[in-house]
Amino acid sequence: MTNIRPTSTSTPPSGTVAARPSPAPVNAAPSMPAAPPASDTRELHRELLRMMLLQRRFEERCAEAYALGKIGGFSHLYIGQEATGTGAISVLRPDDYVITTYRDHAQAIARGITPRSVMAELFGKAAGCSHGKGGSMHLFSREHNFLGGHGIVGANIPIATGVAFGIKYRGGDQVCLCFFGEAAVNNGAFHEALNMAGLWKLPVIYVIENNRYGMGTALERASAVNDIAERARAYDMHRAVVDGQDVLAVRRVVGEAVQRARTERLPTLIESRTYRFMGHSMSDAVAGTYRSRAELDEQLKRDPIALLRAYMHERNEISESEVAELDAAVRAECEDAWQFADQSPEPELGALMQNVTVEGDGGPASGDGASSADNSNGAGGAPPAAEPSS
Ligand SMILES: Cc1ncc(C[n+]2csc(CCOP(=O)(O)OP(=O)(O)O)c2C)c(N)n1
Ligand SMILES: [Mg+2]
Repeated sequence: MTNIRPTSTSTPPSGTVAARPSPAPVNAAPSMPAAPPASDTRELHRELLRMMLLQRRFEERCAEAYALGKIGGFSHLYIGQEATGTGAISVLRPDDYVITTYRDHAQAIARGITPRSVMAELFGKAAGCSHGKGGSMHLFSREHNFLGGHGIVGANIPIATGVAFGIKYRGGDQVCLCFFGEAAVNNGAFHEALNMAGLWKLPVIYVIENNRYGMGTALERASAVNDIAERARAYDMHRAVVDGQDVLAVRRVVGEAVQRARTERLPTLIESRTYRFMGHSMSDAVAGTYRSRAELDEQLKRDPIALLRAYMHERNEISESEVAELDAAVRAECEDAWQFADQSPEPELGALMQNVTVEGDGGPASGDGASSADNSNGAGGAPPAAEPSS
């Protein structure tokens, strides 16, 4: 039976390296709490499996809805990468922050935004988490401290640094978890933002989801340095590489980084080595153009859901019939989300210009009374009074 622990030589080591030379070995013991009782572990594994299955079935329905024209604009699926978002988000507190890219459906669900709310957003409906005005790439929820969904490659990285600065400035102990792809690391914003986080020692965890391709361009064709986590050295930052198909390894490595950010206010750069099983977006081929079918088939053997399921089987934590029950339940949840989204009303025409800009000096935006709360920055509360600008 397949074991979830990396066995092949192509899988990366999972571990953290300190910013400055230190005696800490690469595979240092995790600073997670002591092992919970077996029953708790089983419950945790079941929940991680359920969550990844929910995301997978949800996105399969997204592909179907997109083909039927129910979802407009772009749509980028996360299928194959579920272990990274699920494992990382599972170690956060509700008052921590998450910020991500356009490949955001599954992570929004992992953060607790309901499938109904995400599907309604994808269908452009008023009940969506961004009131139908964001769509696939711009899922937001203030309630869940989920700060998007960003379409510009690298744009969310400086925002995460700013959120972490805000946390530290206010004396909080939250952390900011920031996801982006490996193609973003050659963008200037990455370097500026990481320099500031390293310099000011900010509570931020940058998770690079290295799925090997930026659209159709392989990492090796675009980057002078392929060992991406090494870039943390330039900013005196802790770094780690993790097997992104192993949800438990991701949990452990991100858990260490979260602990460090929360207690020591130090940033970490994590490279999660993963693979997307679908095309870059709904409009390109799954394989046969920039990557071969043989490569994809090889990667499909390390499906994160199958790996966790096999691991749980080995430990007698779940039976085939229980997996089937879980699957049926999440399929029903996705069907419910589809029906809800389909039957929900479109946004009112009058809502078009609401929450677009903040009018005046921090006063309520035009439109509904909830606007000022919706528009205030994600780090919580109003910022300090600004100097008058010229
Ligand atoms: C600044 C900028 N340049 C180019 C694009 C077009 N673009 C959209 S996605 C993408 C690839 C990004 O790849 P990666 O960061 O590895 O994330 P992945 O799609 O693999 O999750 C590009 C170049 C963009 N959105 N923003
Ligand atoms: Mg990529």
